Amino acid sequence: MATGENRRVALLTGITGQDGSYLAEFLLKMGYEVHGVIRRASTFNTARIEHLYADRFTHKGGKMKLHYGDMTDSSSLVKIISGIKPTEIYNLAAQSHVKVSFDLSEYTAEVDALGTLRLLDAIRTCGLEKQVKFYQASTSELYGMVQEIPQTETTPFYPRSPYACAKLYAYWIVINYREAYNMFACNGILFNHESPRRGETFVTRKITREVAKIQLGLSECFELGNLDSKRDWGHAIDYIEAMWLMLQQEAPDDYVIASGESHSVREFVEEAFSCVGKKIVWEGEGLNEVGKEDGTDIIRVKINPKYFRPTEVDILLGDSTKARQKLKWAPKVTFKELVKNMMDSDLQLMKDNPSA
Ligand code: NDP
Ligand code: GDR
Repeated sequence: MATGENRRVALLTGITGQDGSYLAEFLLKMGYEVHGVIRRASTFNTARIEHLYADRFTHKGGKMKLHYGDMTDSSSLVKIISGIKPTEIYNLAAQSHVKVSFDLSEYTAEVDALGTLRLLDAIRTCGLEKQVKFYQASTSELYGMVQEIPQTETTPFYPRSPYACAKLYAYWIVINYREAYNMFACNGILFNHESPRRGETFVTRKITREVAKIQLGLSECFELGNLDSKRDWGHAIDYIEAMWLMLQQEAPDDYVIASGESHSVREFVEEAFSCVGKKIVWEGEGLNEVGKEDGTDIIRVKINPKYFRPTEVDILLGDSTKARQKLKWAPKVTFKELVKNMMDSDLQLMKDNPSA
């Protein structure tokens, strides 16, 4: 374990997720000792971080260590924190799927809302509230039914899902612990960010996987829900750097992290097809939307209401002026580059393993 004044020891919850894997990679490169909380699963859940083990076969050595724990289990969090004594904690663990949160509303609150409280209390139980810097993965979903466009740190919240309501609790408990106990705790209000490591059931990754399958002749159609919602999409690699920057400041604060551009799901589909030289012409609305390539290939993008949400977030567009000025942060990857990066990766994935 690292010792002395200049210890740089990070604990990541959610290390096996999209953001956790990129952040772990980033922090290891910066010389941190990195610890991650993983939960027990009946199948392997470490695919995104396998390459970070010093020896990927024995899972030994190196500066990354994993610990079994769960956001629903306070005692595991206390044990991990007291053993490691981290200098920075990044709370990325969550039931992060908005649509699923309508089915798993209580569990989502347990993990995303109370889990955050448990983690903050575990820090206090270990007597580390004056030493640890804490990052909370807050979200643009807090804006929900948007009250102003673009959204900033002062835009009022109006959550539209059990996920967003749980994250609203987490947002406020972080601020409360900052004020009550003088903790260095920050909310990063991150807008949607994607990558080749994005979970397969989020819309961007679903689209790039399906377009890749169509391009390789492995499939002829796919289903989506609401094509008209708009999101401010950036690349996860840019966004994890902003998390780290927040914890390197003199004082804790909350920041919007966004690209400043908004695109519809429909535009994302069009851009993905254009990466493989296909042009979509949308015909009609309703159950069967049809896309044509040069009037010859017919590609069906079916609308399946099962993907609609009981309450939707129609448009998100972030203004990250504060982060740009105070953190000197700016996104580097454009919307087009993001889609291309994901398309290239999924084309390769499907070529290597058509049943992926
Ligand atoms: P992912 O869904 O890819 O990863 C979620 C992580 O949380 C996984 O490591 C998962 O473990 C872990 N997890 C879930 N439940 C528990 C639990 N009960 N105990 C411990 N760990 C748990 O999310 P992202 O990487 O995309 O997002 C990271 C965080 O940022 C999340 O909190 C998300 O809500 C938030 N966020 C994400 C945005 C985005 O656009 N990606 C935007 C704004 C906020 P396992 O691998 O075992 O499932
Ligand atoms: P979101 O991401 O809900 O914004 O939450 P998601 O990719 O799931 O949905 C974006 C938009 O696409 C529409 N949509 C579909 N969504 C999915 N998943 N599957 C479909 O088939 C489909 N068809 C259309 C949705 O209705 C929605 O409008 C993500 C998560 O990472 C959260 O954890 C995070 O907090 C926010 O981004 C910011």
